[in-house]
Amino acid sequence: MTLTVDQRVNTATHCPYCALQCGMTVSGTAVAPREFPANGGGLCQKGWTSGALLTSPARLTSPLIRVDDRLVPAGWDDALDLIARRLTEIQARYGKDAAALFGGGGLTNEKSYLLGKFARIALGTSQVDYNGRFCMSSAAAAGIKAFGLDRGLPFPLTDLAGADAVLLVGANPAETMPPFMQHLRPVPDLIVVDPRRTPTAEQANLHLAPSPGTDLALALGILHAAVADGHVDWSYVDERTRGFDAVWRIVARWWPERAERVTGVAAADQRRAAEWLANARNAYILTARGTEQHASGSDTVNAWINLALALGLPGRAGSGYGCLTGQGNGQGGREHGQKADQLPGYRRIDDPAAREHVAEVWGVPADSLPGPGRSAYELLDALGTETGPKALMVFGSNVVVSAPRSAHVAKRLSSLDFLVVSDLVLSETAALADVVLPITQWAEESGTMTNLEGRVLLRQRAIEPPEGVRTDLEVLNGLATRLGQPAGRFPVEAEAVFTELGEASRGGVADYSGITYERLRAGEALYWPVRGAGHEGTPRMFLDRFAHPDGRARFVPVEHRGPAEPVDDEFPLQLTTGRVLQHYQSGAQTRLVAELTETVPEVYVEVYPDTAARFGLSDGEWARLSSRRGEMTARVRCVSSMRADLVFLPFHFAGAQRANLLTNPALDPSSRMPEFKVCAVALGKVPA
Ligand SMILES: Nc1nc2c(c(=O)[nH]1)N[C@H]1C(S)=C(S)[C@@H](COP(=O)(O)OP(=O)(O)OC[C@H]3O[C@@H](n4cnc5c(=O)[nH]c(N)nc54)[C@H](O)[C@@H]3O)O[C@H]1N2
Ligand SMILES: Nc1nc2c(c(=O)[nH]1)N[C@H]1C(S)=C(S)[C@@H](COP(=O)(O)OP(=O)(O)OC[C@H]3O[C@@H](n4cnc5c(=O)[nH]c(N)nc54)[C@H](O)[C@@H]3O)O[C@H]1N2
Ligand code: SF4
Ligand SMILES: [Mo]
Repeated sequence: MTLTVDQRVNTATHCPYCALQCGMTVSGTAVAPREFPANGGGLCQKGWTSGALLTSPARLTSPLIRVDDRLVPAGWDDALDLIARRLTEIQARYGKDAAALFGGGGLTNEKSYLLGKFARIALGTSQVDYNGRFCMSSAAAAGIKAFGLDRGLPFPLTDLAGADAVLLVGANPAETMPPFMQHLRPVPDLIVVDPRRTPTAEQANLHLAPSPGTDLALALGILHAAVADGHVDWSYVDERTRGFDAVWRIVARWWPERAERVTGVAAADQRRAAEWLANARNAYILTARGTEQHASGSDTVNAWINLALALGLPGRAGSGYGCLTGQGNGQGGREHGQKADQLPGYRRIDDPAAREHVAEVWGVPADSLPGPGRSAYELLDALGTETGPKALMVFGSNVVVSAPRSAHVAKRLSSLDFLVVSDLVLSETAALADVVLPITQWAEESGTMTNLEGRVLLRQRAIEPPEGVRTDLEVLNGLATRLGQPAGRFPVEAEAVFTELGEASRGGVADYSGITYERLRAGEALYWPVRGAGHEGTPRMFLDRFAHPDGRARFVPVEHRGPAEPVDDEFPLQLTTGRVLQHYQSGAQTRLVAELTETVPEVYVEVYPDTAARFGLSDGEWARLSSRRGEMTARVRCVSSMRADLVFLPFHFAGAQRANLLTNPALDPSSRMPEFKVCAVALGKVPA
């Protein structure tokens, strides 16, 4: 495959992977780091090697259509005609909601926006959701309850360097966002809460290692210590918050010794954590997936926010609470309407004023917009059932690997009448599809991303795409026109989509109306909301007031519940899952990069040496793991710092190496987030 480089050599852009959105330049297929505040000129190994996929032989360059159970190359017109015809037939037979869409937090703002619009007006379906439900939805739900608004970090990352103490909960940025660690380097007191001694925990002055799924009890214990030891900022609590008393009624019963019995974290360490945070002039509490991906994830985040509020951190310059969003556009992807209950601008789909506003921008009657649909796992679980969708289109997610209880999800996908996947490679999900659409990659198209700070960034096209691929925007346009929509309603130029998105978001929570490509090209640092042309944006939120109507933050009373699935004789160990530096998510992309697979070629399970021995296993041997959902195999890696009752699997591998064959789809009641971070498993030898 030959690539023609555009006139612009060394185009400034951002990494295709995570939410740090490190600044880089692209020249041909070579990438190089670029000075940018979030990454300070650094890149991790995934960023460095991201150019490899542009010319990978595994790249899809032609649509594929299933014929006699095989995927065979086809022309674009044939593929799009077929999709439009099948969707129309299925909807005519079973109703509008028989067609569903599944999006992703890696998609640009423009794609996320157009996908939500396509669902609501080209298909008229309520059945649209996305993988962000598996990611930060618990933190989002908690943030909305506490602050009235959810922006992952309501302050620029570079503020962290001025802190005296940072409490990092369930986050392993040394592997998940390596250049992020530079912001913590000047911080004297780093406290890390993680059941594993991760490379991040290695850098902490205090490492608290709770049993997985007990963070809520730990947060209650630390808050109890803060109150009992006189660390509460009472004037802040009086002036800027509501609801402390109801929280105290619960916390009063969680003295640190009791929390120690539940979590395994020494009471003295809980008191030390409270003291370090309280004595700091400036301090932050930051959460990530370890504490959030639980059936009690949103309550757990509220428990950490309660602690932050008692210490007077949120909405004070130089201090705060934040969630470290994960996917490239994990922030923007949750704002523009690919979520089941949402319209653009972070508006609610059940809010009559929001519906009026967005319908007017779209040129359709408000009552034609469908109501909220199913959340991600519930949608996947319903596929092909009597009342569930019969057709699904997937953009930017590889659910066969990344969804919980993945064998069941694959079965549901196979039971569909029609599955379409738009991807750059033949992911495990694409391999099940009836039609696969080959799309452009980040460097071959333009679009905006909103990084973990809420800063909107422009990723400009740097190189020409190979023959045969199209952008997701072109796909949506091609389908919408075939479904009878006027062509102008689904623009193919990213900038035109962005302008419309700005209008749709105007006056909403995530207001982008003042952002233009021109301002972004000029390098302006624009953090939403940017309310109209002259507005400078909002790097720091909540300094004067929180987003609830009375301007005050809320303490939210939450009770400890513990893991949804306790261990027993049959499944005696706890499993937690997460990430390793070299691989990204379902691994669809990074498993194709030689340099990364050479370092980490296959799945491994981290086990405490005595535990491995107890089950007859030794280091380097393949083991069988099983849970109530299924079984898989992984190579044993004995790790002496592991808890004896816990094993860990990265979830980036496919087939029988999928961690998600084991995971528990118990859902958080508010966020509908599955419990990826703890379930009960058995460990043993692979049967001969
Ligand atoms: N290399 C790499 N980087 C990535 C990604 C990737 O796939 N690979 N994905 C990106 C995305 S989408 C995301 S969401 C982020 C995720 O970034 P992180 O949240 O940092 O990553 P995880 O490894 O999922 O989870 C973090 C830690 O949670 C711990 N943990 C498990 N159970 C518990 C618990 O009960 N309590 C606490 N406190 N901790 C627990 C795990 O041991 C793990 O070390 O990373 C982003 N960056
Ligand atoms: N056990 C366990 N499971 C987990 C997690 C965990 O910690 N443990 N974490 C969860 C989290 S936080 C997340 S975010 C999910 C992520 O899991 P997935 O949603 O599966 O994420 P990716 O692997 O990034 O999938 C993106 C797919 O879209 C393709 N793609 C990339 N860019 C584009 C684009 O612009 N357009 C289109 N059409 N396709 C594109 C990629 O090639 C890839 O196949 O996994 C979740 N699953
Ligand atoms: S930290 Fe994230 S954004 Fe930066 S280079 Fe690595 S994957 Fe890319
Ligand atoms: Mo994520």
